[in-house]
Amino acid sequence: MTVNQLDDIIKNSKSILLLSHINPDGDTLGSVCAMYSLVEENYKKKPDICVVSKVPSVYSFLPNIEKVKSISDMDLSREYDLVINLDIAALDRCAEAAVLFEKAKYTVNIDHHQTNNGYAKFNVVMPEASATGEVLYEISQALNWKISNVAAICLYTAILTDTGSFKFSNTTQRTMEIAGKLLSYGVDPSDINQKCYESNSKDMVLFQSYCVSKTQFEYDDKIAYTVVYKKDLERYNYNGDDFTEGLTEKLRAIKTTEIAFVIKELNPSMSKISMRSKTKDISKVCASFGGGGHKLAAGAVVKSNVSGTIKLVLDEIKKQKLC
Ligand SMILES: [Mn+2]
Repeated sequence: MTVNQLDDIIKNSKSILLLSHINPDGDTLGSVCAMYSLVEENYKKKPDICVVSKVPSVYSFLPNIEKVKSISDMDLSREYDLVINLDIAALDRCAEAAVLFEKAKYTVNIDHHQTNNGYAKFNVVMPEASATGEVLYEISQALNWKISNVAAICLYTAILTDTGSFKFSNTTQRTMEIAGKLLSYGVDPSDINQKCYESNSKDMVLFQSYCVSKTQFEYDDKIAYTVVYKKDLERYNYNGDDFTEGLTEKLRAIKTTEIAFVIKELNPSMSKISMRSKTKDISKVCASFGGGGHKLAAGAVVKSNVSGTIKLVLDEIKKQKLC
């Protein structure tokens, strides 16, 4: 799609819905909140925003976040003129909201995941971009959209969180240029850093320390992993926020670690893998379980209990000769 088509589509649409992925992160939330402002300020239209899962309380500072509706607030039979998916690598990542996407007259998919297959009618997928927030900035530039302070705060948050504070390998010269540009719209980087990274609950920090303390090592410490059981979450007063955010990176931070992963118990027969690496392409490991992501940061849901999943993951890493 050319970006000019996106301009036409927005102009031709009366009802617009913005969707984020399940278990939302700073990029998908920053992107929907930024898109709201960009559409409102440049087209005088007020889109709906739907986020299927709970919004982590750390992101309650984002402008426009109060406009987010949960799936239970949505009329699932409604036919929107336009649904825009932001940071959604595959349609099943919008869970129950996928029906709204499928019913829409126009569908747009704005993303940066390598594994995104262009499932919408109009796709803007830039795998070289660090974050969907970065893609959205490029679109804004191409269409000469005005960027307000509010939109800039949201875009900056999207990029900051998806690059792990401009530390991950997806950070490019362009990423830094865009972040610098966003500061010129009045974004305060220290304030946003504090809101994103120094606003965790005591329970969450202590829970993560507990998980780190039970890390297991394999292959001469090249693999580090830990597990998150439901009962442990409850012991630390789990409140529905993502208590595992950043946990995998803590295991990757060990000098010897090549591949780090966290296995989270979803129910007795379902587990979630979050995997990180320093240099190995672990997206293929996650893809073998039907998941996906990026080369050095990927995830998947596996139909097995925690101990079964550990074995499956270690076997797959061995099969792919990553260690
Ligand atoms: Mn992203």
